[in-house]
This record gives sequence, structure tokens and C-alpha cells, in this order.
Amino acid sequence: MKIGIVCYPTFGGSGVVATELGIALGKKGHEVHFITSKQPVRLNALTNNIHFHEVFVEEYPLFHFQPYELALSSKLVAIVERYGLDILHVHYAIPHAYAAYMAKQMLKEKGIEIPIVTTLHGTDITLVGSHPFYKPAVEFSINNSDVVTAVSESLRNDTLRLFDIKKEIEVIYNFIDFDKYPSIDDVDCKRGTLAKDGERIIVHVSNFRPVKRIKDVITIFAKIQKEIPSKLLMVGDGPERESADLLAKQLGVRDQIVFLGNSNEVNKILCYADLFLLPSETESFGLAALEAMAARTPVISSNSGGLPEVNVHSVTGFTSNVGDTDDMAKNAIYILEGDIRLQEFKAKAQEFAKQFSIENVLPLYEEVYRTIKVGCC
Ligand code: GMT
Repeated sequence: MKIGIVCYPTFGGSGVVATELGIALGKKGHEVHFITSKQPVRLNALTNNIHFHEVFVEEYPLFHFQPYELALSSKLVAIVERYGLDILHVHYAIPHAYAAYMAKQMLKEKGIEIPIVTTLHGTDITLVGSHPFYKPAVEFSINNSDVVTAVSESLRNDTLRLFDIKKEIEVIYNFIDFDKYPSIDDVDCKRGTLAKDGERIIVHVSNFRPVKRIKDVITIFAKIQKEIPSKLLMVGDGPERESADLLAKQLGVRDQIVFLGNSNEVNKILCYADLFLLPSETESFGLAALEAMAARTPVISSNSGGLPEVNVHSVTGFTSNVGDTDDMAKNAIYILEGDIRLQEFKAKAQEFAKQFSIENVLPLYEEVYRTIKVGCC
């Protein structure tokens, strides 16, 4: 099939999922066209059947805001026509589902029918999409997509609660490519470069936005550090980076923390990890937690949104109420204090992650494409 994928090209989870999906579809012989504002960060190799089309937005003095949706929908029309695409799969409702709907209408006038799959990822529903500024347009574009998917049961329920939705929403979970996570025997993980003998290594990965509660990460770490010598690797960057640094200094743990910045090699960094922290305010799924689990790392997370669907309390790690850093630190210490217990949690985390392997999830998207093509428009 010829599939157009629209996503954010940055380090966010929705862009990562869309890119990994496109790469996997390409490997299975589909022709994939990424139509985005920049080459997606995880798209490091274009092949015969993986193409990238950049959406340009011209600067013009009259524009206070650049009309990206307009440029995107015009580009979608051009690419669908030029390459004869079968399907447009847009990731993150704002503004992608809206732009795709406009493209669909323009193409209809030319006698071309293009079905649209919209995948909801989280903040497009929970934080941004339901804001009155955007809600009518988001609701309209969800209801006018041909198929709508959500990345967890929790996000599906949030969407039905927050919007007047007249369509079925199918849950297709985030996935992981286990080939990128070498087995324990193959890893030459030089922990000594980061931590002393006897120190545990704790990792957090995110875009450091307020929803990730970065200060909780530092606070939990400081509490763990009182009982268990450890290092914290902070991967990513964003608005909360400076306040995290400041809090670490105030709590006297700054020297035990390494801020690594954004990375394309999270899978390699995770080989050092004994524990992963994700105390988010809300998380539709928590792809970062799944990536950690795939790398044999138990997770201490909040229990909000879809996190309990990924991180099973007392099996793959522990979940606590948002902001309860005492409970999170207590659970972390419980996992980290003994080698045998830690190894058990590590094994169970990886075992549970296997159900989200790309081999299980990719066919679900392919089935959506097949059905929509037959029944569409
Ligand atoms: O986590 C973020 O802030 C980035 C955001 C995005 O849209 O790029 O991630 C969302 O989509 C991911 C992929 O489906 C989910 O795994 C994340 O849980 C979700 N983030 C939130 O709901 C906060």
C-alpha cells in the first residue's frame, strides 16, 4: 500500500511512534511518505520505499502566525495526487487531523477519494485539544476521520468523556522494536564510565515539560540517594531543565546527576539503567516507560492516565498517586536494595513489555488500512 504519514518530527512520543511505524511498514514492503515540517528525528535512513516531503511555510510580514495547516493541507493534496497514495495516517489531532480533512475535501473536488486514519496520542486530547480554543475543530476532525485510534484504553475513555464523539475509537497500543534492545548477554555496558561500583543507576527520559513533573524526579532521587548510593541520568531537554538543576543543587544531589540532553540513542543509554522514573501528571501511555522495560528496567511511575496499562503495580515496577514522592521513593528503594529482587523486577518488566512488540502491533495498523480501503468514502 502507499501510505502518507503526518506527524511532529521532534523528540515527542507521537513523532517517535509515527516514525517507527513508517519504518516498519517500509520494511514490510509498503511505500511510505512522511509529510512533515522537518525530517523526523528517528528517520535516519531514507530508502527506496521511504520518502520524506518537507512542508514549507513562507515568512510574510503580514502573518503574525505562519499558516502551517494551510501549507500542510496543500502539500497533502500535491503528494496524494503525485504518488497516488491509498491512505493518509495522521498522528496527533492538532492540527494534523484538521489539515487532512481539508486535503480530503480538496481532493474530492478532483475526483480522488483518500481515507484518513487519525491516531490520538495524548496531550492532543487531554491538555491541548479539549481547551475551548481548539475543542470544536478537534471534535470535528475526529468525527470526520474515517478511522480513529487511541494509544491506550485510558486515552480512548478520556476522548469519549471530553468530546462528543460519534465514531468508534480503536485502541492500538504504542509498540517497541525489540531488535533495538540487545539481549543481556550481548550488551557490553560499561557502567564504570558513569557510576562507581555499588552505585545504582536511575534514568529519566522526557521533553522536560511541566506535565512530566521533573521536580518530582529530582525529589524522588534525593530521597533514594539518602538510602542507596546512586546516579541519575536525565535524558532530554525542555522548559523545566533549569529548575531541575536548581532543585538538585538545593537538595545537595547535583553532583550525582548527569544531564545528557536530547538523544537518538535512548536504547543504548538504557543499558545502564537499574530503575526508570516517570512521575508524570498525566500520560496517555508512557512510551518512555515501555522503552525502559524493553531494556530490562523496572519503572516507578504515577498511576495517572494509561500508565497502569503499561507499568503493572508490583510486577514491572510500582505506580503511586501523582505527587506522592514519598511513596515513589519508598518503592524505588524496595526494588533497588537487593540484587535478587532487582533482577526479578528487571526480568518481569522485560517480559511484560513483549506483548507490545512491533510484531504484535504492526498487523493491527495494517488491518485498519486494509479495512478502511475496502469500506472507505
Ligand atoms: O509525552 C509527551 O509529552 C510527548 C507526547 C507526544 O505527543 O509526542 O507523547 C504522547 O504520546 C506518546 C506516544 O503515543 C505517549 O506514549 C505519551 O504518553 C503521550 N504523552 C502524554 O500523554 C503526556
